[in-house]
This record gives sequence, C-alpha cells and structure tokens, in this order.
Amino acid sequence: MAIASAEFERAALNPDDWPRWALAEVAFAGRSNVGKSSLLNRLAGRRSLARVSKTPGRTREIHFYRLRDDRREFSFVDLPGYGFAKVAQSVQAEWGGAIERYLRERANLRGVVVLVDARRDPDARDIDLVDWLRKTGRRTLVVATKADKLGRAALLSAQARLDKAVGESVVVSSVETGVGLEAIGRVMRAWTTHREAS
Ligand SMILES: Nc1nc2c(ncn2[C@@H]2O[C@H](COP(=O)(O)OP(=O)(O)OP(=O)(O)O)[C@@H](O)[C@H]2O)c(=O)[nH]1
Ligand SMILES: [Mg+2]
Repeated sequence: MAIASAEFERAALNPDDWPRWALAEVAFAGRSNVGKSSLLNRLAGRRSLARVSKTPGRTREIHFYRLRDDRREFSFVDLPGYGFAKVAQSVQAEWGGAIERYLRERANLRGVVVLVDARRDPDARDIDLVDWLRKTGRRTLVVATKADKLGRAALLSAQARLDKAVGESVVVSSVETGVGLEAIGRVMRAWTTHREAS
C-alpha cells in the first residue's frame, strides 16, 4: 500500500462524535501495549501519525485517520487498548461500551485487525473478541505482533500455537523487520475495495 497522504481526523468516544463520512474503515483492536498504533503508523508509512507510548493505556478514545493511496481514500481507526489494569473500572466500562458500539454498529467498518503478542498465548479477552466479531459477521484478521523478539524456531512454534488458539491462520508481524506487513496490506486492500453485501 503506497500511501500518498495520511492525516489525523479526530478522536471521539461516542457515536454522535464519530466522523460522518463515507470512507471504508479498518479498525485496530487488542490489548494495551500490543502494538496497534505502531502497526497503524507502519502501514500508513508515517512515523508518528498515531501516538506510540512506553506507557500503556494512552489511547483513550477512538482515533480516526484519513488516508489516501493511489486509488482512493479510506480510514484507519485506532481503538483504545483493553486490559489496562490501572484504569478505573468505571472508565474501563465506558471505553468498553464505546468500543463495542463502534464494532457492532459502525456501517463504515469493513474489517477488524485484532492484535496479539507473538510471545504470549492470547488471553480470554482476545479470544472472546475474535469470536464475538465473527458472530456479528465482521471480517477479522488476527495479527501477532513483535515477531522480531522471537528467534526462528520460537516463531514457528508460536505461529502453530496461535493458529490453533484463534482457529485461523494468524499473520506474524513486526514493525521492526517489516515481516507480515505486505500480507496485512493485501487483506486490508481487499476489505476496503469490495463493498460488503448489505
Ligand atoms: N520490538 C517491537 N516492539 C514493538 C513492535 N510493535 C510495537 N512495539 C512497541 O510496543 C510498545 C507499545 O506500542 P504501541 O503501538 O503504543 O501499542 P498500542 O497497542 O497502541 O498501545 P495502547 O495505545 O496503549 O493500547 C511501544 O514501545 C512500541 O515501540 C514490534 O513489532 N516490535
Ligand atoms: Mg495506541
């Protein structure tokens, strides 16, 4: 995906504040610190479009980005990470509610990239999210991040373990080495090119 332009559109939590546009959206979901914003930046070809932080739990609203490649405009949507313990339960519930509404109701949404850490087993929330998205009829792609932190043998066994845990072929990726980025780009292009049957 050669990106000609990429810009931040807005941050919003509630449906009234989501952009009213016709762009196809691809959302990035997963636990806090898994690498959502990093992957979004890398795919957008921009170093600091979305904020990457050493401190987990920084993305607290839904962040909408407007991108253009050689053919059309589309959108990347960076979702707040889940599972960050230091955030108050009440705030977690508000985020969770907004994210669920977005994933359930958003007509523009064409597919969801669910990120898991290649070094760990996916936790119950990861698996629940993927299962729930499938049930709601959303297209999903599970991406295992930070593959550069594993050696070749460990990566192969991680791939097999993750495929089995999520019940589909997981794309192993790294924003450091660039592995997996082409495959992810291909899936996203298909999602944002073909309209969903309605
Ligand atoms: N080695 C390595 N580090 C990565 C990779 N992707 C992300 N990171 C690091 O992981 C940390 C978290 O990355 P973010 O992209 O901010 O994670 P996030 O999922 O957006 O986190 P929240 O916004 O808090 O939910 C940062 O220190 C990144 O540099 C990767 O592929 N390899
Ligand atoms: Mg982030």
